[in-house]
Amino acid sequence: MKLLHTALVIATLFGVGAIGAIPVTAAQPAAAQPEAPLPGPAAEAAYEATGEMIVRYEAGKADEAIAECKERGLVVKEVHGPGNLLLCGWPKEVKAVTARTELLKSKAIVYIIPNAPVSIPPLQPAGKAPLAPREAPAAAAPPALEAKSTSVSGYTGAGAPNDPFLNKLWGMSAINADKAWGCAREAKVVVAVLDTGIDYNHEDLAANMRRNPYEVPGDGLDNDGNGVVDDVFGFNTFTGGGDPMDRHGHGTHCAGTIGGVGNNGLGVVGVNWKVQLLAVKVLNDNGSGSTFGLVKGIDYAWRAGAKVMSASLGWQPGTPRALVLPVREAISRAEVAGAVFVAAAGNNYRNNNDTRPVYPASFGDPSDPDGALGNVISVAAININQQPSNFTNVGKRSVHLAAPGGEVKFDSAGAFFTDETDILSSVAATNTFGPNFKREGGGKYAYLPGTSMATPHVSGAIALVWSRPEYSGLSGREIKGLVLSKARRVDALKGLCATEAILDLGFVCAGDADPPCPPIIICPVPCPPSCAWLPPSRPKCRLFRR
Ligand SMILES: [Ca+2]
Ligand SMILES: [Ca+2]
Ligand SMILES: [Ca+2]
Repeated sequence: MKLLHTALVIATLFGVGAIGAIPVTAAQPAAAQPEAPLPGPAAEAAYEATGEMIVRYEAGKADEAIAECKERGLVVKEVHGPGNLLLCGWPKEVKAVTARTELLKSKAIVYIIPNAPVSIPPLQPAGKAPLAPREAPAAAAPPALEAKSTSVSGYTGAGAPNDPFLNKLWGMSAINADKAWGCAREAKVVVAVLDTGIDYNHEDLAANMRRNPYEVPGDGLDNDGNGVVDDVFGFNTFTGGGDPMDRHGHGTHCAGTIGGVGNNGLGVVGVNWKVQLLAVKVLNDNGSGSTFGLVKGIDYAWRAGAKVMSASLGWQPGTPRALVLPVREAISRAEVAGAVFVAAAGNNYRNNNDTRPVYPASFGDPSDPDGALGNVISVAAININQQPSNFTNVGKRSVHLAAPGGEVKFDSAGAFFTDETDILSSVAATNTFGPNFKREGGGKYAYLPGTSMATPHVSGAIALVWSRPEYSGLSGREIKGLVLSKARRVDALKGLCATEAILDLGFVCAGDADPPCPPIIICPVPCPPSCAWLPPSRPKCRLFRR
């Protein structure tokens, strides 16, 4: 989700326009992008716009690379060991492109790129779309959208959660999360929200924040020796410190969809009633960040034990792959660590991500020059009528599935607004949402649209399924394959994404006909509670005692 007015602010503040000037045409397939990063005069503008460059050095040659950077007049601001990266700036008198050309002659240096800005995917609704306009409403027309159902229908009986806004969470119903809650409500894995941070004091999130057990809060010390002082709830890549407070609102909203506390009599309920949310602030309070910051955030997350990463962010379509290569490398390290990376397909109104990639989501494209990263899931959005949202990007090959994201709407005066057909979730105490955003619960909850909102539905689902005993042994690649294979095919998505399907958790409690039996557990007698979980509805699965 991205507010239209902030899109302009970000374009101005962070030089998105200058990055966009790098010559990439829609006709040029992603695979044909030159891998030698950004030669030519266009690069100059990109370096000047960002004021920073990322230098990737050969493993073990950090000192040599640092020395050479200094020799060329660069200022080494940060060293990021896990990625073999340096972040460099330069004084006015230094020509960045010239320094880069000289440095690339060094055997210690692999590549050099500008530190490109990344952001919440801006909403680009109908009327501005370059590709395949379908069902485009007139830009200023009031919404013709009528909700088929705004109630959660599948889980209203005994044991339904008591959260007051349950009946407004049409997205939970659309993915059959309410059916899954019949047997699965809790994710035991850590889910990292790579975003603007999380309001960890929010009434419906505080209990589901992951608490770093090895860090003593507020003592000014890095007790667990991970390089970050007092990182109890997560990491702030801008300060390098342990306070990931969200003052934008986007990250807190995504967090509530993954894991708003269930059955606490307050607000909403996430896909998981209970989960461990790790706040990784890679976007600032304007919703913008950079390649280097995102890399640091990803590496922090997997090192902190995150098994799912939710990334409702991205670069604009057609951004050269070479510009974001360090992010691919970081997601690859996360894959080795066993983590799944869920990313928004973007909101550029039917941009075809197969031909104009949106990174990092498009790193899951099988046509990537280095092959798809097996742990990346690219998420499109559907509206309340289970049709593709009027902003969502698509891609028959590179976008995997769709999840609830609402619809962009304008009132008769042409002003953007949100309503109950969008996604309701938690709001940070300090946020950037204007009066046109419909709210609930005295402002603590709000409705937002975007593939940003679709993404956390999938992240939450991966975490929930993975925590089931029968699936807990699966690898990241396998859990991704399982969830994609169980998605629900709909005609409306034909040709628009790889599965042509909507996320669906209906299989989770479907009984023993489908899912494999869990590993047989040999229990001592008397049987401890941990051995007694096997439901009577799974008679074919056996529990041994000894
Ligand atoms: Ca620490
Ligand atoms: Ca501490
Ligand atoms: Ca709640």
